[in-house]
Amino acid sequence: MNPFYHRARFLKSAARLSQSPPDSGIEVAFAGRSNAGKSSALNALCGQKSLARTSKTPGRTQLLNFFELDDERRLVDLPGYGYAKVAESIKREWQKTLANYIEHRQCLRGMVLLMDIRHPMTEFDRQMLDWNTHQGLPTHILLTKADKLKSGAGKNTLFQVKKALHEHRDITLQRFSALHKEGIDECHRVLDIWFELKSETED
Ligand SMILES: Nc1nc2c(ncn2[C@@H]2O[C@H](COP(=O)(O)OP(=O)(O)O)[C@@H](O)[C@H]2O)c(=O)[nH]1
Ligand SMILES: [Mg+2]
Repeated sequence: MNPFYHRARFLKSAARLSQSPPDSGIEVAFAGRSNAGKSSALNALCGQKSLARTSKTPGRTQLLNFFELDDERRLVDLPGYGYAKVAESIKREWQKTLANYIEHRQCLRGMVLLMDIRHPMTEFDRQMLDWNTHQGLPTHILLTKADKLKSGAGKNTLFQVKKALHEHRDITLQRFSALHKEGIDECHRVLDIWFELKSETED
C-alpha cells in the first residue's frame, strides 16, 4: 500500500492539448482500449471508489483527464481508443489528440498501457507501443481483469506477451486485477521510479 497515490484528485479535463495544465513537472499517462479497465485500475491504484468514473458504456471518456498527486506530479487518463460504435471522424479526432499529446508533452515520463488479459495486443495496442518506442517513452503494461482467467492461463498469456515484446527494452508488464486488488504494489513501484519518489526505506 502506498498512500502517496491516495491523494490523487481531479484537476481538469482537456479536449485538446492546448487546454492541458502547464507542461511542467512529471506526468504518467494511462492508455488502453475502451473497456480495458482503465478507470477501474486508476481507482484501485489511487485507493478511491470514483476518482475516474467507471462506466458500463465504453468509449465515454473522450477527454484527457488530469489528476493531481502533488504540485509536480500528475496522472493522466487518456481517451479510450478503438470503440467501434463511435463515428470514424470522431475516432480520427481522438487519435490526433492522443498522438499530439504523446509526441509533444515534455513532462510525459511514462505510459501505463492497459490490455484485457483475455484480449492482449490488439492492433491498437501495437500501434500505441510503436508510437511509444518511436518516442522513446517507457511503457508498463497491465494485463487487466486477471481474475477472469485461471492462474495457469494467466501466466501463459503473460509469458506470450513477454515473448512478443522481448526486443523492446523499455517495456515491462504484469498481471493486474482491480477487482481482486492484485498487482497494485507492483504498479506503484514502477510509478515511484517514473515520479522520482524515493521509498523511505532506501535512505
Ligand atoms: N472481473 C473484472 N472486471 C473488471 C476489472 N476491471 C474492470 N472491470 C470491468 O470492466 C468494465 C470496464 O471497466 P472500466 O474501468 O470502466 O474500463 P475503461 O473503459 O477502460 O475505463 C466494467 O464493467 C468493469 O467493472 C477487473 O479487475 N476484474
Ligand atoms: Mg474509463
